[in-house]
Amino acid sequence: MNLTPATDMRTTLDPADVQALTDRIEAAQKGATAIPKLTEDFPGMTLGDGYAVQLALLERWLKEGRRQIGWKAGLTSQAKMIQMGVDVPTVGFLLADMARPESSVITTEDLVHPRVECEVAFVLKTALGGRDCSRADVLAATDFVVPAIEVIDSRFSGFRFDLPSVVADNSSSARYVTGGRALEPDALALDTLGVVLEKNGEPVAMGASAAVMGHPAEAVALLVRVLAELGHELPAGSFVMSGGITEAIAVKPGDFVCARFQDLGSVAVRFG
Ligand code: OOG
Ligand code: MG
Repeated sequence: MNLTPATDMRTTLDPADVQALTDRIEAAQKGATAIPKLTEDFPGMTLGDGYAVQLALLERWLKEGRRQIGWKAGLTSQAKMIQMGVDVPTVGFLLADMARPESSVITTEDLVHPRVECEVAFVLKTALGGRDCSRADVLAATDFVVPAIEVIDSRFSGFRFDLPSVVADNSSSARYVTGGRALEPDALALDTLGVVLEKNGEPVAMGASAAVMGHPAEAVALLVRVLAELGHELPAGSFVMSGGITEAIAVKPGDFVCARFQDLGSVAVRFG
């Protein structure tokens, strides 16, 4: 497992290829269609190239008037890395229109093959940035934490990808739901929070928040360091998801999912 910030942000694609790959990802996301991994056509793609596509997609959508609410870290637990066969954490952007209300029905028609994850989300009261951001910096900047379900949806066939491809696909971001209750970070033991993910009333995955890099704030610090490499930082008010604690669970229409977090309450959602 490689939990150090990915520093190889070298880019090899020319701007026209970045735009062509951004078109491809945008079409797959908007049309909910599965596409081959980008590395099939561009085998030399690097992590930096993946981020170049992701940031081009973000820029395009912000120009269209979509609003960014924050970022997410992904592949921050061993369960997720083993499930996906990728051993480097990634980041992705979160837009306000990807949020869905707790207890609502999330339609699957506009998704390829959704999966759910349980995550601890952070909301910042002060800005965070820099290549040396630490767990302590994250905790000092955190207003409150809330429990969240992330609905991920890889746009790659069979939900199989490699690092540059998944990064270009915005780290499989699709939807997210918050619920339960918000607590200040020092009001709970953030590293030993138990979580049980239930599908249709049955426990299907369980774990403890320490599975995320020993402490979820460590994953947020890593995200800040990766963003620093990309020339970004987190403004005050940012919403940040720290990564799935357990492996992700596939969902289909009719499924009811509830993530029960120790101390933070539960988040439930239905799929239609
Ligand atoms: C990549 C996104 C991972 C997480 O919480 O680990 C992620 C994927 O597994 O498709 O969001
Ligand atoms: Mg996630």
